[in-house]
Amino acid sequence: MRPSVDLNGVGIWKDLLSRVEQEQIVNDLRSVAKAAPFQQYETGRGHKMSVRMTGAGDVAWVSDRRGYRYEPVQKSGVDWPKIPDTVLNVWNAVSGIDRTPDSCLVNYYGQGACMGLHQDKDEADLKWPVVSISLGDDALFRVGQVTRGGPTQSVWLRSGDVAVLRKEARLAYHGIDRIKFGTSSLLPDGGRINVTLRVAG
Ligand code: MD6
Ligand code: FE
Repeated sequence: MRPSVDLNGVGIWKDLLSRVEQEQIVNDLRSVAKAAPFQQYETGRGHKMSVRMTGAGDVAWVSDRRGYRYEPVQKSGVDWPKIPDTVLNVWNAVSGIDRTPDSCLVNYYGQGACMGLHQDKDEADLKWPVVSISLGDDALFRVGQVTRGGPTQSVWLRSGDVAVLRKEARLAYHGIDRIKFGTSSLLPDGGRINVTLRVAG
């Protein structure tokens, strides 16, 4: 199976997940968010991020005034919940590797939320891919080069699309310019959820 769109080396499987599969994942993410509530993190510079985040797995990504890092427990000291099998199934379908991910980041975009261009490079070994699932409202995904400032390409990610950063594109700059609030009926209150899976530790 191969991605249907290539954006500067980032593979995108449009429409990979059926509506029922998307609903099952959202259902499982409700349990994740019950065990590990969404947080609005601060960047190292003290700016609040517009996206709300939580996580699952052995470690999950957090950000505060001390910077970005993977943490084995939530701020409360409680372990992160397990990564749901429905989410692991997506990794198994597209990652192309035998290893299982140890970290799952869950991002919620409400009205007006966006994510600036960034690289995913906090993982211990950057040879493993990152798999990203889009659920809910449409989002304008921008992908640049592995160095800052090069030409970028954009695509609208829709609910059920899956993107993979691997090989030469593993360190490509990428971000979400904006979402089109209310374009999907998947989440009852609108907005978008993005789930990323990684081998972090
Ligand atoms: C998002 N995605 O889709 C933001 N990171 O909301 C990411 O930051 C991302 O799509 C690593 C790999 C794939 C991604
Ligand atoms: Fe990212």
